[in-house]
Amino acid sequence: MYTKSKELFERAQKTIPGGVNSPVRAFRSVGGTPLFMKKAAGAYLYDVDGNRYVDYIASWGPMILGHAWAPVVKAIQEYATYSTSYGAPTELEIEMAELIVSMAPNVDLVRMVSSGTEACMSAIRLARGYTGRNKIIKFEGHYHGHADSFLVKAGSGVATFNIQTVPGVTPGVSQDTLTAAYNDLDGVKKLVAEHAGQVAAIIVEPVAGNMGCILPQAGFLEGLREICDAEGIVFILDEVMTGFRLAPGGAQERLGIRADLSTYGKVIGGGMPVGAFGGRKEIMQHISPLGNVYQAGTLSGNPIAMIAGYTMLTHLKDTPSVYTELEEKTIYLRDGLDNVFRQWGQPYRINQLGSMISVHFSDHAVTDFATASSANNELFKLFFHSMLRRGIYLPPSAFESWFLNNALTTADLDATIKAAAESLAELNG
Ligand code: KE4
Repeated sequence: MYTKSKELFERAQKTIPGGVNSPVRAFRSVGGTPLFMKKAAGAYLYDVDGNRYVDYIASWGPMILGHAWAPVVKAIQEYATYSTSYGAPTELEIEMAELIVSMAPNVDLVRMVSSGTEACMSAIRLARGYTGRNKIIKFEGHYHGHADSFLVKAGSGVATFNIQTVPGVTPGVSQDTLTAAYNDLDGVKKLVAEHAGQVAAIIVEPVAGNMGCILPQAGFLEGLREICDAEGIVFILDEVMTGFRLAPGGAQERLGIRADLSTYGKVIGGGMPVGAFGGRKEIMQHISPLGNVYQAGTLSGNPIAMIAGYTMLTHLKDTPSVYTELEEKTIYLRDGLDNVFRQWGQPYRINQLGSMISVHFSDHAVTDFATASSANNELFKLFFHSMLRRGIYLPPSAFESWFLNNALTTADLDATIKAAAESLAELNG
């Protein structure tokens, strides 16, 4: 069933650390051989052994309209003939910036980069440069990319591999990263009081997606906004996952919360390497060459990445029905899985907002990293492989959100629900 993937994985490990270019792809937390993909189209992945999978990773978010979405493919093919990079400004970058500013609330100026990590790293540096303060507050289980400042109690692969202290991140860096539990406003107030006048930024995933999908509790984000207003702290929403996915204006629009800076990735590039950070002009104008907070990138605003992202974002802006369709599909899946799990008898929780969803085998609400960690994640591993054998490709970790794409049909969703019922029957057997 996975012969060719096994061969390729053996070969890959000879020249690539762990055989993968990003750790979460290695199946380390669920065990088994990572599947090597040959191609993808619409809602389906096709591995090198010819197996087809209904895809719930969507490249960890970008493929919101499904794989190989024709207008993006066509645009890339056309623009590749004009050269793949200039290292000089282009009109396309202005059009992309104007589009983002028109879609994302509270974004006056925006700078393109090449990954979500770069976007978040740059936003933190900007907040520190703007305030003259050193500390940042992040939340346990949140993942803002692999920049040193963020690898303190981080989510995604760091949580998946249970890495408590990442070697190479110096005490000098980690001492400036303070952490609190997600949804614990009192914990944040305590940290701010203990470090009065020292906190440059609070950075948060408005809907957490790197410890499974975990929603903000009522008043939490609003409380963070109030703390930032009162203390002169820059409020950064990491919208790398939620941006352009929860709504055209991301979580800011969907949840009605105002950020000082927002960071973007994934969907913004339509599958090409793109990230961005943007926000209030008063802050953004400190970024070089306007200001002295230096930030740069050879391939920032790359024309192929820009046209891919521009083509996708334009469609999303012009077709709000995508969001209602995506949410309807996600709710259909949620309710179908709920019916299956309820008959199973094992404790479970399903968290969902918009087209983000995750299943936790837990007998209590999953509201933060501690409760995500105390779920029966061993059972998730068995469930993951049972679903994979039935042609359903879930994120290979309990510490990840599932991502729906709008190419999924009701038949695909029904097949997923059926596979879950069969998997649970098998696991019960
Ligand atoms: P990238 O540098 O991987 O483009 O983005 C970092 C990042 C920042 N902020 C949030 C909220 C994110 O979810 C991410 C990246 N997400 C992971 C998936 N959980 C990327 C997958 C991977 O590491 O391979």
